[in-house]
Amino acid sequence: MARLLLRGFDIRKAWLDGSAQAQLIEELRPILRSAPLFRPMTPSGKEMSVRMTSAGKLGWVTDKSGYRYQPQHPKGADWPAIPEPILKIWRELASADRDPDCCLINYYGESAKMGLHQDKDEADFSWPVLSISLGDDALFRIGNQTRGGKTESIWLSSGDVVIMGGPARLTYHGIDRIRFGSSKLLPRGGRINLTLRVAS
Ligand code: MD6
Ligand code: FE
Repeated sequence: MARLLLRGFDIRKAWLDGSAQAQLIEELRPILRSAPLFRPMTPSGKEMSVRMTSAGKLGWVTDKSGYRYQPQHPKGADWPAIPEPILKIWRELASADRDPDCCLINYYGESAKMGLHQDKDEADFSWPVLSISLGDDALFRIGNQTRGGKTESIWLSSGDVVIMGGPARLTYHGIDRIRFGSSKLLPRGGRINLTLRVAS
């Protein structure tokens, strides 16, 4: 359970043990059945390589109309509720005062990645964003408050939790690649990243 601070990102290595990770995967199964993963399209018309869905009052979507939070899955159903064991992690590490509106669920297959970005579609940046890594290792890159400049990278493993808040809240970050097959948590490999956000 080592704790690392990297450019203001609070990184809790191995915050979740193997059984807690397996429990989260079980909690996610019914969510993925009722709100199936989809491949989002950026406003510029590029398909993202990650597949995505959400739980909570609001989910994050992107299409030709832009990036936004909305109360329904693109196919029309309300998003399922955020499971209690996930809320518990938020209450312990992010805030006991307000629960997140959104649990964004990203699935990385073998060649998926996520370019450097800021999380800035939320209404109030005083709330942190909390991320939970499950499955294969991923190379996480952290940049600066503005685009460009030197970056630093760290491998995130299954069970790691990252809190991006305070001065780091609008820092650029992304995933360069995953090490496909490095974890046995997901029977078919790949990585799931959960990000919890207060959106509205
Ligand atoms: C990922 N994570 O780990 C991508 N965003 O797959 C993020 O984009 C992220 O780790 C906000 C806060 C923490 C994160
Ligand atoms: Fe992000």
